[in-house]
Amino acid sequence: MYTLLSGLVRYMLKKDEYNILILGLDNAGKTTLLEHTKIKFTSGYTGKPFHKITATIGLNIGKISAMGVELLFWDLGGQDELQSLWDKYYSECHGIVYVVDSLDENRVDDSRLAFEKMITNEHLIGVPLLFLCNKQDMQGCLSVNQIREAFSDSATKMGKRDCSVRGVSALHGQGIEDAIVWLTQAVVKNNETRPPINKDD
Ligand code: G3D
Ligand code: MG
Repeated sequence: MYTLLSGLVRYMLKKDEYNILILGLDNAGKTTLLEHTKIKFTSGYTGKPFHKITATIGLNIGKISAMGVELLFWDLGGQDELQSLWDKYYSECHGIVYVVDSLDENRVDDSRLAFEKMITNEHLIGVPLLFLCNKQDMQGCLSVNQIREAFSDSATKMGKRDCSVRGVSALHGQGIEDAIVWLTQAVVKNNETRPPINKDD
């Protein structure tokens, strides 16, 4: 009886889980974004000091609960040699966050090339995309419109998918909450095509 009841409680409390990839060039702010996302969505979590975030070798993983589901974030290293590992994660991901460093004008085109290679991958067809122009707190950064312009060639290669382009500051947390809420709604909306993990267990 106890086993039956505890199994029922476990079943009722179980949340659908979605894999979210955080991609972008190194130094774009991916790990900072993940840290601020955890702070915004985890009550009582105050995070580690941002200056202690070091370059990601390999990957960081973080989980949050939002709007009745769980999001498991995979923050993958963005260095050239690590980009070749991104596609190993595509077939099992439900949503993509692509982070651009709005301060690094010199590497915007490198970022566009990495983005186009990623977004045209057949394993990502239809997967919702949250495109973040990060570091908008910094004076002299590229505006969201300037980054849109720099990525305008990519627009035709995106295929049919939900997409939101936003300016944020991962460091100060500006725009993060709304952006993650949007992404959560988008992956849930897409769940016929990409069912969550554990849905039918
Ligand atoms: P990555 O994981 O994409 O490689 P990180 O990037 O999260 O490690 O961030 C790289 C650097 O950018 C860090 O600075 C971090 O503090 C800074 N950064 C990240 N997001 C923002 C932002 O929104 N605004 C500003 N001003 N800086 C940001 P350091 O100096 O530690 O290398
Ligand atoms: Mg990192």
